[in-house]
This record gives sequence, structure tokens and C-alpha cells, in this order.
Amino acid sequence: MFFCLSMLTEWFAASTKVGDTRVSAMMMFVGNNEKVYIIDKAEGNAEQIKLGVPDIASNIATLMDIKTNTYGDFDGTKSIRILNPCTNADDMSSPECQWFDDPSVLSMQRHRWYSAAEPLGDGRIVIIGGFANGGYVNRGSPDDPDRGFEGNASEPTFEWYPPTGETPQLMQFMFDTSGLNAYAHTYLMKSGKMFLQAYLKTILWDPDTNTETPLPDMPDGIVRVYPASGAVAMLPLTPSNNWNPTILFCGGNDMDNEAWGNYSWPFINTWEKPASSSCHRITPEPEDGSSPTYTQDDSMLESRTMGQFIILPTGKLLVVNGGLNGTAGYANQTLLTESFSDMPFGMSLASGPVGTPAEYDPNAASGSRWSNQGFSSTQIARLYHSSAILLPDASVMIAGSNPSVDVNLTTVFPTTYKAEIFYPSYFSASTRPTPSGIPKTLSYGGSSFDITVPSSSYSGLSNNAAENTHVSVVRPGWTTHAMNMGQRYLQLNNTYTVNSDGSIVLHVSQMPPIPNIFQPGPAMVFVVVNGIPSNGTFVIVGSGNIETQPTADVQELPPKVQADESVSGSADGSTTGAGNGNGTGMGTGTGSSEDPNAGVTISASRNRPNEDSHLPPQTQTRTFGRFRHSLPLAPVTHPSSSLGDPYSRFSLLVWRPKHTPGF
Ligand SMILES: [Cu+2]
Repeated sequence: MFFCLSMLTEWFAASTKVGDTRVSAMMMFVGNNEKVYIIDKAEGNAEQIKLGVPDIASNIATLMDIKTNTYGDFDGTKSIRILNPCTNADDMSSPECQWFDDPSVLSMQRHRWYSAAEPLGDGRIVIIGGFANGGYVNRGSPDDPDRGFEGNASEPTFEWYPPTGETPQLMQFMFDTSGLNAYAHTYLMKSGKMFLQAYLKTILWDPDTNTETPLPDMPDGIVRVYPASGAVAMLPLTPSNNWNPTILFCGGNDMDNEAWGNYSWPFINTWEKPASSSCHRITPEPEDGSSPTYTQDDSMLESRTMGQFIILPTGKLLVVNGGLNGTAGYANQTLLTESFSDMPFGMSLASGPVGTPAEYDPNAASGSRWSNQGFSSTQIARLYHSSAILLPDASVMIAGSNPSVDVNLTTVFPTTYKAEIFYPSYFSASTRPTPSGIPKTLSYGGSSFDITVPSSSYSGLSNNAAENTHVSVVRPGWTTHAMNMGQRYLQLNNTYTVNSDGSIVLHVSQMPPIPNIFQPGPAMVFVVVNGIPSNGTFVIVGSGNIETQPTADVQELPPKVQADESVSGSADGSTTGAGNGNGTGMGTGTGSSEDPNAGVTISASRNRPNEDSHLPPQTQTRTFGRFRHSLPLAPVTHPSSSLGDPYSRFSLLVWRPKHTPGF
């Protein structure tokens, strides 16, 4: 059976420079505690992959291929690819650890480039919309009379994974937003309805009946889907908000309808148009009976297009990457700048890369939610085709950027193959919590469990530490195109018993018995003490199968028991309060004193359309340093091709956990 991290990938036909084929991080996901998978546009030939050995040590990257179809058909826009993330204990070259990619067995019914994908509470995935061919925006002209289908260049329908065999049905919302609905924002709500946002429209969609409930338009004419590419995330689901989703939208661009142009290019010089800095929240299903409405939130510290939210284990949100002006995508010209030689940033439609992350505290008082105090900046422009994801050690991996159709190392914002890791403030703590007792699976409701935090995990008074501890379940999702599809954060209910030796026993509830608020599949569990997170532990949420998830009554938790007031933790005193300290470690910064990234392997995948899928995978290793060092993957050259990612293709990737029966 399958799990439901879904994603889109795209690949490229290209040739490689002798000796330095690499992949860049257009897409990434964390497979398990050991491995990050990176996927990029890939080369059309089957040259040998050659990797240099970097000068920094301790971690290993494995290059693995996506086996593409063997039909000589390079079109991956209908592909569904399945991966079983393996660990170092497995044979990475074994079939079980390789991509499954066989269109004779599994593919979508329609071509869907930049479509959306969102699982339901039973793990089934709905795949929504998409371009048939690609382009800057999904329309031939701003006033196209065939708006909706665009001469079959737009695919305003949805279909399912696992496949049902049913003909894809029209989704009216995708018809209505055609033009600006690539990578529509989709979030399953508590009720089982799905929140969808694209162009300026917002709906709740009932997957059972394919009916739509209109919600208010996005305020101020701000577009937040690709290529405006706002930073969008579901805020942490917590006991205090009754795990009811609120969606946060920040940045994007409020260009006029006309300015968004057509498949080929925008009608204005986007790099001159400031992106939005504003933020809006909406709670699509208010539990107080009020009508859902967008409310203005604190503006970001700067405008951003292609900003990307990473939800940290602490429940704060980091925004990274992006630019001050313009949009995602690339072009050889605009309507106003007809010659490529006059394009000031080459093919990039964005300018002003923002190198400094910022942190958003959803629980801070209005007016004080944003901060970047003490955060270092990267010198690497992270514009179109960048990515970022939370790692199991609670750092954030940042990579990619290639705002050109080909690899271009000499343009203003060149292709980069360097990854970085940003270490949030809590890395200044000298001690991280080391909880024990985290289960391997979490059920929806049922019996509580205990997690023990030893006194060596924290400093200061034990009773205070216990009160300042929470358990978070984090799904980092799949990152591509400034999005983290599937990213969710849920805080479990807990009480505690503080022992006289300073150890803290957390009594923790299972997931709330509502699969819709955190769909089944893999996730990481963090224990956060005084703002300092443990490392993440991978768990499987739910039954492990695509099926109606079993739910059970929630066992009542025992009351809190505190210890004598003098009892305290035994860790170095610098842990307490370190969560409010400096941000560190971007680029060549100082990072933490310990190698925080030890044990994480970066697996990079690329499609190799010509390759015989029966060949053994190309697997080489390289060391990978703690990410004050970047990962210096060398450049790839692509043959020149025309506008709008014409060779870019996507597929649906489904993450199948190990050791589960099925496919
Ligand atoms: Cu793209």
C-alpha cells in the first residue's frame, strides 16, 4: 500500500558537460532520518555521472536515477513515480530502494504540468488541474474567449491516486481560475472539504460531490499562486485552536490581470514591479459560527515573491528564499522588452533576491509577529526553482535556483548547485533534548503513551521545563517551486509527571481522532523543551494503508504532577532561553558546535529518459559537510530550448514506506 506524500517533478532534456553532471535542488523531500531526496530537471542522455569528492566530510550523498519510461517517450507529464525511502541498512541499489516508474502499470489519465495534489483523510490523493504543455501562465491571452480549456492547453479537471478508472471530472474552480491556477493552494479541512485558492478566488470543495462553496476573494488583488508565488502555509494545529486549520498567505504580487500576460511572457517588466509584503490569514471553517474571512496579518519585513514557509518544530514559521520584485518563471522577453539583450536579469522575471530569512510567531501579539534579529544572510540568490525543507535535526536545508531555461553560469542570477543549511536560533543551545519512548506509529485517538525527557536534556527548574514542553508532529512535505506541499504541524495534547531526579515523563495523547486534520503517512515527532527541539523521530501516522482510517476514543490523560520546587535539570545552563537568541549559520556562518547534520544523506535523483531501466543505478558517494559548508555540486549544461519550460514535465510521486505490503 501507499502513502501519500505527493509531489510534482519535472525533467529536462539536455546534454552534460564532460565530467560534471549534477542535479540541482528543484525538488526535495526528507525520506527518513538518514536521507534527503533531491530531484531536478534531468539530462536527456545517459552520460556517466561523475562526482568530485568535496573537501568536507562526514556525510555521504548518493546519486540515484529516476528510471523513466522505456518507451522512447520523453513526456513525463502523466507519470506517477513511487519511491520507497531506504536507509543505510538497506541495499540502496536493490529494486526496493529505487524509483518505481512504469507507465504501462501506472500513470495519470491527463497531462498535468504544475498541478496540485492533496490527500484526503483516507490517504487517497486528488490531483487537480495543470497545463497540458507548460508556460508562464496558463492562458493564451488575458481575454481568451476559450478561457477554461485554452484549446485543450489547460486541464481544469481532477483525478485520483490510486487510479479509479473514472474519466476525470471538470472542477469548476479550475475552469474559473484558468490562467493563474498552476500549483493551486490546497488544504484539506477538518470537515473533509478542501480549501482551494488560485488567482483571486477561494473555495471549499467537497470531494464527495464535486460541489463548491465560494469563500471571499483574496484581498487587494494579490495573486499568491505560481508565478506570483506567495509564501503559504497552514498554521500549527494545536490543542488551543482545537486543531482547526488557519491558512497564512504572505507576499505574492498584485500585478493587474493584463500584466500576467500569456503562455510565453508577462506583459510588463516584472522585475520592476515590487512583490507584495502583506500577509492575510483565513480560517476556512470557523468553529464559532462566524463567516470565513481574510484578515490582514502583520506584513513581512520585506516584499517577497517565491518566499517559502518552513514550519519549525517550535511552531514558528521561517520564511526563506525569494525576491523583492517580480515573479517566478522565466522568459526571453516581455511585451515591453522585446529583445533578450535588453533583459536586465537575463531570463529571470524576479529581481532583488532576499538573502535573510525571517521568523513568524503565529502566537505573538499583532504587530510583533515577524523578526529576523540576528539572522545571517546568504550570498546566494535563491530565486526560481529554489527549494527548502526541514531536516530531522530541525535545521533547514536550502538549495536550488535556476531562473533560466538552461543552466547558465554567467547570467546575473546564475544556476546554482550549492545547497546551504540554515540553523534556526535554537542551534545556539549547547544541549538538545534527548527524549525516549517515542512510538513508531501514531493512531487517531486511542491510548496515550509516555515520553521521558531526562534531566540532562534541559537546565533550570524542572517544573517550569515541564510546563514549557510540547510534542509536535511535523510533516515537512514535498518542496518545489517555493511550496511545501503537504506540510503540516500538529501539537499533541500532553500532561506530565516531574520526577524528583529531574526527569520529566510526558503523558501524550495520540493524534486527534480526525484523520482530515493530519492525513495518514510519515511524519516526524519532536519534543520541544524551553523552545529547544529534540531531533525528529520518524513515525507513521494512521494505519499505514490507504483506507478509511481507524479512529478510537481519546484516552483521558493523567493530571499533571510536579516535583519539589528545587528540582532542576542538569544540562548546561545555556539551554534555557536559547530559543530566543541569535539566528546563526547560514552559508559560511558559525552553525552549532556539533555537526548538526551528521548522518543525513543527500540522495539526488534525475531522470535519464534514454537510459535502459534495467541497468544498475549509477551510484556514487560524496562527503557532505555540515552546512555552514555548501554542497558544491558542479554545473550541468542544457541545450538551449524555447520558452516556458517546454521540456519540463511532472509526475506524481508517491512515497511508499518500507516494509509495508502492497505494490
Ligand atoms: Cu518550474
